[in-house]
Amino acid sequence: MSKVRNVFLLFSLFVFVTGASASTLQDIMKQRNLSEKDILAAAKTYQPSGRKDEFITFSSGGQSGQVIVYGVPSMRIYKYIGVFTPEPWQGYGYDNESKKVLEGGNFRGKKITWGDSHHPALTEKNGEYVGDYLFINDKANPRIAVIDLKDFETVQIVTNPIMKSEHGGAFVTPNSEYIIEATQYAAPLDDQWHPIEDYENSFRGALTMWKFDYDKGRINTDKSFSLELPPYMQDLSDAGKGVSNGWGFINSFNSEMYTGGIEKGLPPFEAGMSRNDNDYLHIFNWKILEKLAEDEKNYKIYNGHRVISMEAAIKAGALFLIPEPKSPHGVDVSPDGRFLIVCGKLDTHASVYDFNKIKGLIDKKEFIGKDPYGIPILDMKKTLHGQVELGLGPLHSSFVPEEGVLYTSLYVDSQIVKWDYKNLKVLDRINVHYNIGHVDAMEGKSAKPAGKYVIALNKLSIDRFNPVGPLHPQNHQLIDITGPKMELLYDMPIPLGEPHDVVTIAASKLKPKKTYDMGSDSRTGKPHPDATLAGSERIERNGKNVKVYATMVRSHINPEHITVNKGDVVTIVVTNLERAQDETHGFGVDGMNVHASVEPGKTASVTFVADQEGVFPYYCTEFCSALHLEMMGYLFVKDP
Ligand code: CUK
Ligand code: CUA
Repeated sequence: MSKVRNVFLLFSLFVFVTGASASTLQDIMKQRNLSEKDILAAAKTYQPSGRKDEFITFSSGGQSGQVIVYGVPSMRIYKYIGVFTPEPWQGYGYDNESKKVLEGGNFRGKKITWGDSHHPALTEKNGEYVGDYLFINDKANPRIAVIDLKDFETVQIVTNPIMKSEHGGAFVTPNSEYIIEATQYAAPLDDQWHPIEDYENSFRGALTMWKFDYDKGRINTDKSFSLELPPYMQDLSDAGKGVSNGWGFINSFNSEMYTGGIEKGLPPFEAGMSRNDNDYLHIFNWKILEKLAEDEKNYKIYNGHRVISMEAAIKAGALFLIPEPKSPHGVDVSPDGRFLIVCGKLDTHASVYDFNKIKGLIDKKEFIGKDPYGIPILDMKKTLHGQVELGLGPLHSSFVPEEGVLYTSLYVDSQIVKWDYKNLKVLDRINVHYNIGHVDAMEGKSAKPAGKYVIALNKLSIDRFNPVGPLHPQNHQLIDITGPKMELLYDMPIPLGEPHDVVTIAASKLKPKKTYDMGSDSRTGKPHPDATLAGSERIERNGKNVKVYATMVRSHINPEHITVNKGDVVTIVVTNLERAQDETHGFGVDGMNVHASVEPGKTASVTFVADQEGVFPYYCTEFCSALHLEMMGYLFVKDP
């Protein structure tokens, strides 16, 4: 409190010395019913015009299938990145180049235009964040997307060839070798029908190691592989680092292998899946799996993809289980890689596992038994560093620079707990509003966390904002963690899906482009084959296919007249000839459901069938100059 008072006194003194109306601040505080604490929170988050944020946060967009970008500490939203879902402003899903990216995420040939994005992850070097690429998973239609942080655009989506549902991803190995994805709901790995009675035999979990080609900035699907896992419901996962580099960890629930059936008079999944006291933490060594994937006796092929058998992994010493308290959720690896923090939704404790102890037992081959699939089980007690009672519904944790300090979310209690996972004691707690899922500190999952703030990702906002109907925005709360007590600074409504998780990076580590090299395809990062320079605008016809090579520059589109026959397939390629920063043009043709955002230097194209006779204006959709409205042309469709 004394710090609050000091700042306030200083502020008052400033007002007094500078001769400004001595009562202004106090008047405003009175009028708006603000406390000293409120003024301090405002001073810590407010950015004067032109001032930039210290951190950039990437938030999953949940059922919107997108990524939301905002700044910390201001909590100003900067961008929605279209990922699994079309995004009209940037023409994502409305121009040909981005349609190709979205089509990369077709599910067994079926076009998918929504996703449930959960866990964003950044590229890493030695476990520290590098602002080159962002990855995010889709829980609904198991996929991973790659976003290029040179322009914050989605450049690749890969569909998992064996999973029907996933959740444990995207998690990146310490030098961005692989992006890990683990199943959620077990299902047969082949694309065949199997009855529920076949659950133990035919249903499987899996983990996929997506190989990331850093130089190309793309996932190499041919070099990617998977490991078959038991039909427990795998959940969140994390990659080892430091002492545990080369290993990975996946939580699971339903060690019961319960298969449900309310219609048969059985208890529902909810009851059947939480009968046992323990579930299993899966421990795998991806460096061994990488070698196993090179020898065809270790894997089976599904949909052209190598899936290592559990048998081969067990034999090679690459797969182990440790009991964990029932129905766990988050597993988080400490910055040095030594401790694994597991939180269980139905247990009030957090369990701290010591990787050195785990490794010791594995090296000595000291197991307490095997699961029904022959996977060696380690003794939970012998691998635990300890357990701490935190409160109701612990879910996720995030690390800070201070030795042993951890922030953990409590869903049921609606709190964040600050505790010491080395000395096993609670240090502080704060109420959040309400029902928090993930909690994330700045660079909190890296080998070098930055601390300063944590963000509470609250599932419910209830009474925090002006009501906008029965569907409420979710609430991201910014909390100052620089003092001994956590202090709530800011509530930000998130009006775009249920954001599950965020990842934050120091803004100084991001180096986005200001403009594109002239004639670039932003989705491939290469020169666009149909880029058009001033003077070479033209219309070419090849049978029923008409291709228009157009340019845009303040304040005209060239050509201004395009004439085609009814039934022609028309492609219009537009190049923005501008070299000035922020001089974006947009291109839309009325009635054709196409749109492209053409940033300076970019080339993009739209294709449509001119299936109706008539005259259709096309125009620039971005208010780009005083003569923006004049930036237009006409498409004439004749019935020949
Ligand atoms: S999950 Cu949603 S609150 Cu998908 Cu990381 Cu835990
Ligand atoms: Cu270009 Cu408006």
